[in-house]
Amino acid sequence: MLPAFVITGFLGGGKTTLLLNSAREHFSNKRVAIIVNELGEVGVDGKVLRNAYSEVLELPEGCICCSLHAEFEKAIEEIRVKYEPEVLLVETSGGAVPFPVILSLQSLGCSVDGVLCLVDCANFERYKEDSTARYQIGGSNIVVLNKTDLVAEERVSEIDREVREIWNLYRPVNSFTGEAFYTKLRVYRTSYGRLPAEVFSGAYTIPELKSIAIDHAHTHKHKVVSLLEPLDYEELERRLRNLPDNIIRAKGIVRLKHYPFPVAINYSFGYIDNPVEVSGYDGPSFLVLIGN
Ligand SMILES: Nc1nc2c(ncn2[C@@H]2O[C@H](COP(=O)(O)OP(=O)(O)OP(=O)(O)O)[C@@H](O)[C@H]2O)c(=O)[nH]1
Ligand SMILES: [Mg+2]
Repeated sequence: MLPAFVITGFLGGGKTTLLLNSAREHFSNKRVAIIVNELGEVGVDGKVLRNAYSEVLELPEGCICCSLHAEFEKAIEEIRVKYEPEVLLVETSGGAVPFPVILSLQSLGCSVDGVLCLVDCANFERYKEDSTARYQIGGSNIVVLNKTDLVAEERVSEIDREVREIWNLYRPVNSFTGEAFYTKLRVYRTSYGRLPAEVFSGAYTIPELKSIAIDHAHTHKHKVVSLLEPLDYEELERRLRNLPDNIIRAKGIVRLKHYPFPVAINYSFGYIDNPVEVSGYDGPSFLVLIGN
């Protein structure tokens, strides 16, 4: 069976960063294929990840768990035939729950060796009541408390406690037997998704899922904005800072004045990260705005 890891977690929590900083390092001697599913018909993460991995398949628009189910299955088949990967990594959309993906992977003969949920310690307070975010935590067997560099240690411990409570309430159970799907939760604390190799060693294999009934509501909407002229970084920053409060995430690839390469722009909950070079991208400049 093809081992697979699912990376879930709320918008902007650090899923793609984890794939770049951690997963890659621990699978350096293996053929790794990645599937990214994003809200929005224009994928950003796929293009960013392609700088590090060659086998990246983007599943844009819709979401794996509903409209794209058939395409997801097709993509996995395709990737298996084309790349014969030894490990499959799936980054799910920050606006969706992970169960349908886990089920699809299992039904396609992959062993799901870990479902990692990234928790954004810097913004947890602002999204912790969101039901999708809670099901993402409940749907994982490994929680990664990420962005610990941005908060005090006591705050991380508080979040640790809250996350364990949410996990207990939201983890799926077998609807016939009432038995919990996951019996154990591992919690890691890190920044920029740097994790020890043990997380990816398949040490925490999940038993086969038999039956879960779950509401897969998607609460977030997105809008793609094209940027026709190269902007000054300061101007872009000003526009991002002036976004209405209901926009919680913005990302995209844009051309900036005085920058030789297009850059990936990352904005979440009012925080703008340094632009990261995306060499080789020759498409138009765009930003995807995600919010309620
Ligand atoms: N300070 C800090 N920033 C981080 C950390 N991890 C990720 N980031 C930044 O947070 C932003 C979002 O990270 P991504 O990895 O794109 O998050 P994501 O979960 O893939 O986002 P979506 O796919 O849009 O849901 C980027 O600017 C990252 O550089 C961290 O541990 N500390
Ligand atoms: Mg991402």
